Amino acid sequence: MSFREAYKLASKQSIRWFPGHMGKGLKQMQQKLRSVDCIVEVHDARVPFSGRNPEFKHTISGGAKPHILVLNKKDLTEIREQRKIAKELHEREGIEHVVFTNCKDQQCAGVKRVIPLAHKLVSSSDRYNRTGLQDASIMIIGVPNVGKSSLINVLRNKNLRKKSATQVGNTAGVTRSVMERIKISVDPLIYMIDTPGILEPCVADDEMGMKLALVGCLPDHLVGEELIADYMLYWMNKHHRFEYVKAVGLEHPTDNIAEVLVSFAKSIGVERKLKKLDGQVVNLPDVLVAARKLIKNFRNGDFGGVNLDR
Ligand SMILES: Nc1nc2c(ncn2[C@@H]2O[C@H](COP(=O)(O)OP(=O)(O)O)[C@@H](O)[C@H]2O)c(=O)[nH]1
Ligand SMILES: [Mg+2]
Repeated sequence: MSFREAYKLASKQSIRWFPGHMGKGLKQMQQKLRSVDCIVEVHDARVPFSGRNPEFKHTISGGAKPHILVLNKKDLTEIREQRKIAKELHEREGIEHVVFTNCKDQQCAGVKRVIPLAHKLVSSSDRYNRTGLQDASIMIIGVPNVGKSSLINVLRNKNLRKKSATQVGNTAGVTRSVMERIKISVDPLIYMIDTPGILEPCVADDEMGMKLALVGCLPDHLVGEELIADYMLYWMNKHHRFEYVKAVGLEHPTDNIAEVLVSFAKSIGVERKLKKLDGQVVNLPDVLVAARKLIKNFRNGDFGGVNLDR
């Protein structure tokens, strides 16, 4: 059985992707970034090399400001590739500090590393050498849906558990309303900017756009669920990952998305009514609902961990 070797969009499917240059969001954010001591950039570990803003990479690669790249959702990846990915990010893009996290796991070793690492980097940065470190503030940034809010929550919860209730009650509310920042560590004193900075994903080509769509960094409706499902099928087949076959009620792999969606719609029993010209109503498999469910299953890790940039 042979499968597609490359993914090409038909011209009629052409999608208006986010451009690869600096968006308005980043310009506004750069203002804010000046006042923080450490940038924690969160990205989806399933696309370690796709979607990050090249202008932003340039801004931080000067090394002026401590930067940590958190590759989140590691539970949805092929764990054994972590070391290789970190090495490649260092060599290709000069990123020194990569941490893999699973924000759904309170005990995640990566999550536990973030604050101590941020503190270490800030302590040894220029600012500390000049003025002496009183406190440090961290800003969490990244493209949509990569887990920025989840990271903030898991870091905050960890810290709240450690501190006494009065300490939290005394300061948290005030700090937040006045400074829009949250105390997440007392010793060392570290704040986090409350609202995470949202970047537009950068799409260099159609395939990168499809990868970002598949992991959910782009709005589904922008690309279309059936097309996203088709990209998933292409990727799974190309890498001989056939976990989807049984799940959609097929006997054998296929590269035909219509076949997959019809089979899946039948096996989960989703139909839509179609009124024919003669007035007769027929039930058809609802392939759109099936596509949505298929993507959801993939994103949930039901077909195994992936690195779409492999
Ligand atoms: N499997 C998994 N899901 C995660 C993880 N972190 C976040 N999510 C999920 O990813 C989705 C987006 O998370 P959210 O924190 O809202 O992302 P944000 O848009 O960057 O703030 C939510 O459904 C989260 O439950 C993770 O480490 N593993
Ligand atoms: Mg959020």
